[in-house]
Amino acid sequence: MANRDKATNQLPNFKESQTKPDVLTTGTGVPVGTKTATLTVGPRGPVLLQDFVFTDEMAHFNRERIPERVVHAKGAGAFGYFECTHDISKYCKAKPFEFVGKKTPLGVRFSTVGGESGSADSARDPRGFAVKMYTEDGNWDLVGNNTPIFFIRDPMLFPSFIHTQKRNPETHLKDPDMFWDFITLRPETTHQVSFLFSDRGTPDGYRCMNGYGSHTFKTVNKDGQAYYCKFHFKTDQGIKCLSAEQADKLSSTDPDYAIRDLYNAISEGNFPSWSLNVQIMTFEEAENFRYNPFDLTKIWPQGEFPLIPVGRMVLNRNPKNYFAEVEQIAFSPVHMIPGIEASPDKMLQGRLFSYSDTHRHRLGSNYLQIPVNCPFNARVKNYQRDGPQCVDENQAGAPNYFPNSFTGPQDNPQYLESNFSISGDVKRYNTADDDNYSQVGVFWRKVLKPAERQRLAENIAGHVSNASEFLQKRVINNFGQADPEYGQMIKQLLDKINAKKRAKQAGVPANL
Ligand code: HDE
Repeated sequence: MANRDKATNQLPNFKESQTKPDVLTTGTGVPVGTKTATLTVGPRGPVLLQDFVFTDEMAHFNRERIPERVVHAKGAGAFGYFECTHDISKYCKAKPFEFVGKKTPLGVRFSTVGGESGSADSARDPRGFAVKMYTEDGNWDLVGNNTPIFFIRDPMLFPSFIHTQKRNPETHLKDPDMFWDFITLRPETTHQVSFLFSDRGTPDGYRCMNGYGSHTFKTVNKDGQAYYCKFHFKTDQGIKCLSAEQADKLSSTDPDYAIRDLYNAISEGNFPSWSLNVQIMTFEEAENFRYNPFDLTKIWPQGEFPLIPVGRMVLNRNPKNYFAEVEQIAFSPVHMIPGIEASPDKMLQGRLFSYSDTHRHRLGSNYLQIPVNCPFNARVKNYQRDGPQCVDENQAGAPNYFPNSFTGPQDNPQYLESNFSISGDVKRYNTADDDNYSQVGVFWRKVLKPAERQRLAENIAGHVSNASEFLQKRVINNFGQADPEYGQMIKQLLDKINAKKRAKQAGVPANL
């Protein structure tokens, strides 16, 4: 139908692609006589246990749900390619950057973070920006966000932090006290919270936002020389954000706004794209840098570490089936390929464990056999066997032990990681008092325009006004340490909101 968008018109489009209906079958492929009546003794029942058409369907239905992602549960996915446009082989030997013009197939999943899988796309939240490149050296996942920084710098705090963004254990409601208590007790969150409550906290769909690998990674060239590196995907659509009012309205009128927008753009041939850039820091520069270059709450200034162009990512295919290709796509920062390695960033190190662990729980220990996760551009040859839901040929008759004398797969020193020396006392280091405010001050004074500062302060004041009074005071103090004007503006706005609330409680009309 001409007046409906592509997403709404999906079923009529499917119908057009079919010449006639397929024969309906059970899960075992047996043709079905009727799909509208159970097999019963007499017209009033009971139902016979031998009715496999019924029990097969019902038993499968009972198992339809898998656990949703504990964070990033709501999302949209798409497929396309990465094209290398600039030579960075002096920094990195990874396959996608092998030569200018090379194209590597990829899958992407965008997401919100805190809400459940039915929550609104326009919520104020960071956005996940996860990319899986299917390379000849296996799959490379860059599992980033639309922000170059994060709330915390030690992974020990992550589960607690996430609990404060989710529901209160008794009321099952979002809880402003939990939220602001944690934020103000851990001031390293100030930078990311400032980003979150700015306009960038409500991006206009998924196409008009940047993506960042966020962490410091290591790149290695073919001579084994290593560099520290950050990855930046810049949107070619231009950054667009929703106003707080637009975002609020959309959460009731079209909670699936961002999924719909991405699906429609791709099905109309309006393929979104992003330019990939890297920042490079030598080991020597890292050694002498004025702050910890592996601290995820801080950026690397682009004046000192300029963006180096690398290539372009294009999304040109919608998933054929959401569950198969998006709900089951399993990203993990530990999925790296030769030429890309981990840095010491503690947060990255924590994530290297967490993701594959969650996939084994959500999808099973053979999750890499699921087609969307299968490294189809490489060949998996190893000594892993069996396990639940093993659905490929399980490496047939090849030897299942190593070493062996029967031509089983061999390791090759060409693929060894780069050398890295490190020393230090084994200890639990407290990072709470590392510089938490300098870059927030720069963000406030130099990055934001006056109207943007005003909106940021308003968004924080509006949210924190629902928290306990002692937390409001801590918020004012905390943001004031980044810049006194920042704290002052939040205070003035909060005073106004609180005065209004008090007047309302006392029954004074709002216009007095
Ligand atoms: Fe995640 N995160 N995260 N995260 N994250 C997950 O993995 C985790 C962090 C990000 O579309 C989970 O498959 C830990 C930073 C994205 O499927 C889980 C820590 C960044 C996605 C998990 C972090 C991210 C996730 C939930 C701190 C940006 C969605 C389900 C140490 C740089 C990927 C899952 C998708 C998902 C753990 C912090 C991005 C639980 C432990 C920092 C985009 O494993």
